Amino acid sequence: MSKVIFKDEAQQALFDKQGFVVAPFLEEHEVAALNALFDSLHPNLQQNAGFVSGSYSPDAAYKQKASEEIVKIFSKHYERLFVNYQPFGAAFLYKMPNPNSQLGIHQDWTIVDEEQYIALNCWVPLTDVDATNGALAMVPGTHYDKIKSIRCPTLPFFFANNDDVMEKAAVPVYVKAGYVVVLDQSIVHYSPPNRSNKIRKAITAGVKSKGVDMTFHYRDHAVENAPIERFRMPENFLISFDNFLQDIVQRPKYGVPLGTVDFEQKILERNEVIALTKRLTREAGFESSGLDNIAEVAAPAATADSGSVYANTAAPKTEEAPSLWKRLRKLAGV
Ligand SMILES: O=C(O)CCC(=O)C(=O)O
Repeated sequence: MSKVIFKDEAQQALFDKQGFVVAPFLEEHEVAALNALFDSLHPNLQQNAGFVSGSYSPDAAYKQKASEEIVKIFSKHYERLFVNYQPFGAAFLYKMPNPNSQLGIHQDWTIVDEEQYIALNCWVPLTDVDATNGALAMVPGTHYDKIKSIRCPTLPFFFANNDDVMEKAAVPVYVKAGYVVVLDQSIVHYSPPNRSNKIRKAITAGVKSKGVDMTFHYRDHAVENAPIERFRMPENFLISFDNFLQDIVQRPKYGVPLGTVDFEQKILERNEVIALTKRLTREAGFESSGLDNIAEVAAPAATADSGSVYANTAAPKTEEAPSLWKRLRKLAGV
């Protein structure tokens, strides 16, 4: 059992401390080739689209082709950076110029047993990213080894209802096209809207510890105190949802049930979120000045969010349901 995945010891140490690292990755001609692939696969971009992930598409052939072509180009760079690893697919992510193209603050789903193994999100912009066009921003030190979590679409985050705290604490990374931000899938992150006048293209590509099972979790949000179930999933399940928004909140159709998980996600109070985030950020080697002026008692007013997208699912019953609905819609850019 090892969570070591970087060849370079200094990079591994920095990753362990921060939960992410940044590195030069693609060559110029590869950025050009991936831009061309993006353009050929997206001939009809909707000007009013917000944030779009290729994985939302119902088109299996499109998702498969994008993933294969990206991984083909990324492979030699993975080999340079990683040890004892296994790629598990990739997708394009883009933001049209649109004030509603923010991707809300979140942690990626738990897709390996993070007690023992690691799953990475290799995020590579195909456009230079800066303060104007939706650069990725991470809350340093909020990865699994520092704060344990199980994440899936039907579970709340530990910071539920305090997204504003996390957004203020998030550190944006401004990089040239072709750099990689390697983030632990468990780290808290988001990206602000693209306020430039050009599309922002990027890629998310997955890498995990070699040979370990892919997992997914589910809790029936319509049943009070329902247990968290764990499933073993096919390697390509992240790009296999037929109807993304509906399927991710249903019990998995083709996973192998592995039983229930003894884990209760503690939802922290606002003051706890602020104190914890300040501590983790500092321990990760960053200033926590983004949180200096945040009122420790002023939680934003809770808003009812009925979630019309989910008209066919049971009405939210649990405390966290409104934020779940809101989050899903934000993540899907609707
Ligand atoms: O591309 C973006 O703006 C956000 C990507 C992200 O948050 C993710 O891949 O989890």
